Amino acid sequence: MDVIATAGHVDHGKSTLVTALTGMEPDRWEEERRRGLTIDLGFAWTTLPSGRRVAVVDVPGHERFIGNMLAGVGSVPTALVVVAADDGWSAQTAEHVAVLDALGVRAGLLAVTKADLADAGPVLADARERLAGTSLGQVPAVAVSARTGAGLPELSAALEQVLAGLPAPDPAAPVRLWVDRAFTIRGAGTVVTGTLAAGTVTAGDRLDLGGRLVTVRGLQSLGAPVETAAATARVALNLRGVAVEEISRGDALLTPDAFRRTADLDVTLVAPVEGTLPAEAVVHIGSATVGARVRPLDGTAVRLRLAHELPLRVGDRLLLRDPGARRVLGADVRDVDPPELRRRGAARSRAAELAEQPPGAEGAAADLARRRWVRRADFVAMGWPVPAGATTVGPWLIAPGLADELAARVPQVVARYRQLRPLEPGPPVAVLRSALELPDVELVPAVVRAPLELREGRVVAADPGLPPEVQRAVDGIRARLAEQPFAAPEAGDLVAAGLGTRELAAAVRAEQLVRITDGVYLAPGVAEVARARLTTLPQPFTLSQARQAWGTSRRVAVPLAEWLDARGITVRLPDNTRRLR
Ligand SMILES: Nc1nc2c(ncn2[C@@H]2O[C@H](COP(=O)(O)OP(=O)(O)OP(=O)(O)O)[C@@H](O)[C@H]2O)c(=O)[nH]1
Ligand SMILES: [Mg+2]
Repeated sequence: MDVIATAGHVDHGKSTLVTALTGMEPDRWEEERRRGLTIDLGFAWTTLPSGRRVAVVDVPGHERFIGNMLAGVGSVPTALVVVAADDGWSAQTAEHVAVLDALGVRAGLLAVTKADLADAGPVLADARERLAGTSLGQVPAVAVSARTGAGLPELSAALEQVLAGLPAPDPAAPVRLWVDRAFTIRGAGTVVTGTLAAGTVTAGDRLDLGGRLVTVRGLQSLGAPVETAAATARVALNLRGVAVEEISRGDALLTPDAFRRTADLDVTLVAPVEGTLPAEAVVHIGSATVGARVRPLDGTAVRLRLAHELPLRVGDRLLLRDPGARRVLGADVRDVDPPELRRRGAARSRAAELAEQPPGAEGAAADLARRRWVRRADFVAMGWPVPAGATTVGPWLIAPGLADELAARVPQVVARYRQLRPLEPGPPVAVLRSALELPDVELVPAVVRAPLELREGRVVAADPGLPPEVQRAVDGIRARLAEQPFAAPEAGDLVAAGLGTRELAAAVRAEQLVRITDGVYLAPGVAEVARARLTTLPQPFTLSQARQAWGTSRRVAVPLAEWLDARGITVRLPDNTRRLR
């Protein structure tokens, strides 16, 4: 299905033409029919001779209802510009076409109506020429009379041609359905309608409405129930668990987690503005309308602060309307999570940054480089593709090259830490995290490279080494242990050697001493020596036999025997004797 929206001055015959094309009356309200004036959006549809189905969103031409017009065209990719032969290009023709141009609508056609009342030729030529200077460019143009039916077959044919040339929407894209109507149907509950510009909706889907999940109980398209609807389509969704007062035009139903809501964003204007920008403007996107504070940065770059958050993505085109000056500007969303501008000159440099960054998805690498790191899900929800060369670490995305750059700084951080705390093998990961200003310790493994390694929550050198005086003291003890492997130094010896708890712990961490129990330290490899001596004993043996075999005191023998039990070298039997395992 395709969707097209009308545009044009009040009373130029838009609704009448829609009726002639579709057989459906788009003006729904009694007041509209009585006054012959469209106030709100109207919807009609038909099947063209080729079998192609097309839905029409009919907009009001009256200037007072421009807000409704904007809600109608916001999600629609194609326009039917209607100009009356007896009146020609008029104020709201110009205003509507300026809106289409600012939205960047590329596909459309021109119908000069009321050809039964006046010669359509001059108006056709004039309107075509004016349209040629807009995003619509050269459009097919047809003179019609809704009264006599003249030109209608040609209009259908032109419509077919335009629709056939439209790019195919992505049915797998996330859904952002901007609601244009919400009402209740007796027995069904809340129903909302909208133009599905991308993605697919299926009965049973759960969609995000302002942060809560709602279920699509059922859906209709063009008046008939369907199981699923893929873009482009007009859809009516019956929602479960939402009262009609809780949803209205301008709300969006979203694929969960695929969009971020933001009130702060950077945009670039599609065209440079003459004169100054207003400090306050109205932002339109989809069917939404929200007030915004406008802060020009430099050139075409503008920072916006919305009165309330909207689900926006990089690459969205929105409209900035200056109600005072009756001016409408197109603006492309460049950043939905922009950096704060605190320093002097920050606005100007941010503008320069945006000017250098390629527009659209190609800007992803530059944006990631500026952020340095970002949660991958966040980045994608901003509308960015993951740039080539980016490093993924857990949930994080790191800018290309950044991990290497940070890794190069780690040895210095470790060295500085060990200078201050020589007895520790290296800084805890939290210290490295803050030294490198990483947002999360989860990123630490990505920046620790050999010969450094992560051990027990610290960043350590493979062989951290001991401070010289500690090393000397340990060497002395090791020399004695080499001769008498079970003659653990007495507490007094350790104190005399300058080995306190911290020094001993460092020596153990450096694998230069083995701690058997508090105050009992032996040399690495003692387990093997102890075991070898025990093989000379009858099995099982008593503690006293073991002590003699080791040639040591009970102070050492008791904890050593337990230590060997714990390591599975010996087994203690119920009668308190032991045997080798
Ligand atoms: N003679 C003649 N009258 C027409 C034709 N098309 C529309 N009209 C008349 O023009 C008047 C306005 O037509 P509408 O279709 O309501 O105009 P509109 O553009 O929808 O107006 P708004 O929605 O209010 O902007 C009606 O009285 C129509 O009958 C036509 O082709 N020939
Ligand atoms: Mg109308």
